[in-house]
Amino acid sequence: MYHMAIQNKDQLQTFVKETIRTTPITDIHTHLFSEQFGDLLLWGIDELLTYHYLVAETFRFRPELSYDEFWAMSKREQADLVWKTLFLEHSPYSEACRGVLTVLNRLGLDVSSRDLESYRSYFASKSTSEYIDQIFQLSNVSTVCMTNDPFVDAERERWEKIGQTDPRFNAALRIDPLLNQWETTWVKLKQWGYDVEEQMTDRTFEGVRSFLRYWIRKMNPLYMAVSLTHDFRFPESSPRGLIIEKCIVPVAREFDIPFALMIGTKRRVNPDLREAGDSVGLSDVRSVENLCAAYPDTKFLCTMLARENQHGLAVAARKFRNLHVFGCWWFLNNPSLIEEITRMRFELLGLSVTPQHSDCRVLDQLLYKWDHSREIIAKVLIDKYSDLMDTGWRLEEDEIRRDVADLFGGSFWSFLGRKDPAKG
Ligand code: FIX
Ligand code: ZN
Repeated sequence: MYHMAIQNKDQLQTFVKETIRTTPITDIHTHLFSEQFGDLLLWGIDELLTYHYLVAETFRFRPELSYDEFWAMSKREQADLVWKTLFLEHSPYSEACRGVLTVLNRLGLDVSSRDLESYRSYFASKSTSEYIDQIFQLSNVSTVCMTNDPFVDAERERWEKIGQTDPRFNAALRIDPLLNQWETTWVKLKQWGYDVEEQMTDRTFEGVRSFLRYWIRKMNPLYMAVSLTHDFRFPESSPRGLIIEKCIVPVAREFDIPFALMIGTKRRVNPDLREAGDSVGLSDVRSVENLCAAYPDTKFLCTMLARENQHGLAVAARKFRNLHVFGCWWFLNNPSLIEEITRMRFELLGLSVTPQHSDCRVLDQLLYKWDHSREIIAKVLIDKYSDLMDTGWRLEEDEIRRDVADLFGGSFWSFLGRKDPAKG
């Protein structure tokens, strides 16, 4: 076989950038839905502008605006206010604002016109299915993983009717209420016919396991997932700790799927902001290590929200091969922090990490979240390869292609022990 070696640093730069641009991505955590889920899939300019990141930023410039007044507005009115406040009255360089402009630009719209109505007419001319195709193609994302919560009525009802799903949208079984609000969730399970009681008895555990099995068979999820507040500890004799031990872990093993933990929120520090009112707190990496050590046959995916936890988490992944670290979550999804965290992870974990997920709530965001992250991942990778070249190491083009494919989903699929469906 003929090998194409990289000859110099200029060639390295060009080749890495091109490979990063053209390698399709598996986006392992989003809040997107396929078309079959109807209005659960959000897209278009008004959704982009009312993204909760931008809502939080808008209130900072509107001390006179009451929360109730804002929430009483129609989506279009809210979008008008966000546009006026964050784009016209101030320069929109926060990451979330810049993201909207990247999206418009990538769609070929004239960002310099600042003409919100013309953007609206562009989106009004699109059908959902053609727009989904367009965004997947333009963002070069091959598959996304949804967040599928059977405790959300609208979603549960749709699952009961769905037949064949769109292969671009993988499922993830999200079970926050099971772990975080057992005191009310058990009543729902009981109503749905599961033989559970509030007490943590063997009967309850079997009921919860049946519930998980039912949804795993229906959704065929890539993993089960939960987001946990910063004060999560394991082991713990709470319903949360016991359900993990007696239900999640055995069922994860039974179906050979990972349990994904997203740890570090402080929920509703400002409840008036609704979805935008959550914050961040310092979490306990030791608890993740405890889980990995107690259940070496169970796979854990983990991301943490606090910047201060990133180093400890990467070190934990060096100790436990059943732990796969992913993404720069939420308040970490900013260029300066992505760069710092990605650099550190590459240094500690090489290629056995998934550096980013998008967390998109609006389909169009795939364009900006991935454009922005691709640029930073390329920069860090060029530096790392460049250091290798300085030692005299020779890099082949195919090896760079292989590495980038791993970072953009390959390592994740290997960890799962599954084949990337996009690769046939
Ligand atoms: O829990 C989660 O999956 C979080 O990502 C979201 O709830 C959060 O609101 C978000 O959109 C962060 O990016
Ligand atoms: Zn999320």
